[in-house]
Amino acid sequence: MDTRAAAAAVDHRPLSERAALNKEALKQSFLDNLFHTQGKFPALASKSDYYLALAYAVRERLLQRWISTAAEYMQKGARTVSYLSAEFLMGPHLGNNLINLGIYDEAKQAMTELGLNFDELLAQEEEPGLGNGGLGRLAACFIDSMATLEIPSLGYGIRYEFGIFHQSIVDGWQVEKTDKWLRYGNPWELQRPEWAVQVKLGGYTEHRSEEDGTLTVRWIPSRLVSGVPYDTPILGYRNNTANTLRLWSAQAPESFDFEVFNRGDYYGAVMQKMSSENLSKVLYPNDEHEGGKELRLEQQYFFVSCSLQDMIRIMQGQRLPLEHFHEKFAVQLNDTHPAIAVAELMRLLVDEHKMPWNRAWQVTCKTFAYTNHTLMPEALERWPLPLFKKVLPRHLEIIFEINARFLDEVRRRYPGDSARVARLSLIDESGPRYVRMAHLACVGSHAINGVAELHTELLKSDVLRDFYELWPNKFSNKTNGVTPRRWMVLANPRLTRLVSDSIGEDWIKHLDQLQKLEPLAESADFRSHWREIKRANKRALAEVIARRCNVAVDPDSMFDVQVKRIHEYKRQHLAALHIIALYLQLKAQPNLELAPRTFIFGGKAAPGYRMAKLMIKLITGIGDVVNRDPMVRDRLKVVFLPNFSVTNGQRIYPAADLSEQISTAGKEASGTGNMKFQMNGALTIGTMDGANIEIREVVGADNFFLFGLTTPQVYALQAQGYRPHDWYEQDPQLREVIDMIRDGYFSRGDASLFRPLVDSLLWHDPYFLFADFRSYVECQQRVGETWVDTERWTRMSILNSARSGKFSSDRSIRDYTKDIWHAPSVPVELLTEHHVRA
Ligand code: F55
Repeated sequence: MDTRAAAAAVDHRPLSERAALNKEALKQSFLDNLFHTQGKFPALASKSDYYLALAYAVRERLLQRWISTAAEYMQKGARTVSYLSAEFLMGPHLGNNLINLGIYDEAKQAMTELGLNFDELLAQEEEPGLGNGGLGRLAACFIDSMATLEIPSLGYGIRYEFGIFHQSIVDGWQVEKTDKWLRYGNPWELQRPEWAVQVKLGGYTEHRSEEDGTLTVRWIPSRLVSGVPYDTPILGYRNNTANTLRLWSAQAPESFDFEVFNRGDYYGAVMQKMSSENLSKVLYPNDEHEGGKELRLEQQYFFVSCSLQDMIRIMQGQRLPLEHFHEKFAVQLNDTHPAIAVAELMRLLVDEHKMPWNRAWQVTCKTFAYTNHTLMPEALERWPLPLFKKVLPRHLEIIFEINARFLDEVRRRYPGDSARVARLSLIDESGPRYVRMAHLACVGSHAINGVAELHTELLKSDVLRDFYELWPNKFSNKTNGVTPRRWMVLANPRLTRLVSDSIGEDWIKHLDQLQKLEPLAESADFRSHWREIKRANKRALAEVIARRCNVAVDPDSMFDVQVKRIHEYKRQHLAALHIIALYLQLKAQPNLELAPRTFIFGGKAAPGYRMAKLMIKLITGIGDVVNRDPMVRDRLKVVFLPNFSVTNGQRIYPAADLSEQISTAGKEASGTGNMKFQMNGALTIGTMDGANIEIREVVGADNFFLFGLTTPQVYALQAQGYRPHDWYEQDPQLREVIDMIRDGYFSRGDASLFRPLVDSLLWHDPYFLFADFRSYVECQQRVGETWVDTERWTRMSILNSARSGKFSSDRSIRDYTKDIWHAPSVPVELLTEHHVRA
């Protein structure tokens, strides 16, 4: 780009004219921002400067929508959904905002005409990885759908300075690096210091009888932290709605009473200030419960308190009495991480706003609804009582009071059933005492839901059975979904074009319309287009693999993909056993006709989860052997793509032929990756677990590769005494596979490396790999036979996509709105700058 020409082009018209949604206006504001925001000219500008200039140009176009939306909601006094989540795994904003504004092609053209590589600019954005996996990504899909459905909503969470770690693979092992996503600034957020709030922590309580006979409680904290909100606009798809994601950052408070709290200990006070800023420093990288970490509890309380105080501020700004809190706000708890909200709202209403307990309790129960995301008993959050009391002394008293009243009700309902009382109690007293966060969430909510049909049934019959017996009407299912805007339109532009050319564009907002593709599965011409697109997506992914893994993979081979967090229950090692079985087959019969396959793995292991890290090492170890063995003749390739993220997912799902969803039945609450694969035309090999069951139901048994034990069969095997070693002895192929790992074939002769993994399987196998092995291998055989019938495979692929309508997060959100939130849509009329100023 020429500097002089660019400088001459900067214009000085008012924002409203410049913020038009067309190519020329976009170019104009891009150049303006390069000069006036970045302070750069082309000779000096980096790719990052160009990205930021474009991002600011797009932001100007968001602000009008954002302001109009806020004004509309305020004027209407709209009922608002508050989605409380410790994680929002948003993925990059620029491409998505361009799609939702409807100016993606214009922006691309504008950049191209300025001589810039648009895709390269998009790639500059560091994605905000403020989540671990499915739970955080679900929150992101949900706020996208709420904006698209014009539902007034606020996402509340934590602005972690460091998101999920960056994963690289060194010598086959996972290595973690910190995620400095804010390094070059974040153009999508606006700091709102004027709405900062104070959060108390620690200390003790004082109970006083006043002269008028009332009892007042004072919480004297040992620390104060200030929460500063950062707002990010969340656009609806081609409407005027821009909702808000409000993330809280912890800062040392402006004024802190050193005299009272620190008695002359200046150094200690400064240290305390520093430590208070640690609160929002880093996302805990565990996708199950973080046992007994004080800072984690503080994080949870911090963002919950900030968010509830913010809602109270909003009510007061609209002069609404707090008795109506539940009418103004429907608050959804994304798992138990924000469950302390139940006690905090009680504290705010009773202690700070002097509402009588019973009234406050009614308001609280009508406000909250709780979504559970796990069936793993060890993942249910509980906090040791001493730790809880140290951080939140007043909340512990409130929880005791809630518990006393609740257990009175239980005793009335079930006289003499003290075992039930102990099971239902908010306090686990079976050993050292704990606060049970799921119980707090259940008691303080009017609605409780699971995230897939099977999951909800298992909650009712198992994990939350006593609560279901007590309050059956609180329970309902809300099957998860994903947003087709990010996961199809943005991630798979080729498929989007073909689909829109065939059935129009309505499907993007009404995914059920993909049904109209069904008859086209019978058109040879359409099938051939469909294959060309998949092939192009695979070539693009193959290039990424070549760059990142240094392995050449054939785009004409079957791309067999498993991407998700690494976990024993998700059974990446079952897939590994199958690959070894295939490899042994090729070694035994070198001329075996085997359709070439590329096995692609991706996912992060929690840094402290040793078995998961060993599973990564096993996969990379298999790749090292198989990819190099001349006898394989490129019929098998195994790659582990480092740093699976939203950005990488956008390249992977559109390129997959086969989606691996192979968790032990009854363990995966829902899964959402399974839906992203299906939409993009991958076939699924899967167990009867989570949403797999519903995917199979909509695509039909003929279009789904099912294997493995069902949940009742798993339970029965467990009950009769499962002995994995017997299964090992009775299956020669399984024996050969396991022996090979044990003897060091995939660890350069080191027979000790995989010992913990092999021994765990042989003697415990808590996730029933051996019991499912034979069924999995046979099912994979059927997959291979189907694959070689190209036309048949393509038909199945088209039908999978055509029948994925149910798994749009728009459907999930409609379900929540209808049954739980009752928050009507509020369409937004765009204000002009003139209106805003008037
Ligand atoms: C993160 C932190 C903690 Cl402390 C506990 C759990 C997690 C987490 O990431 N959980 C998670 O992702 N759960 C998943 O939720 C998805 C959305 O509902 C489900 O699809 C998936 O089955 C479930 O494992």
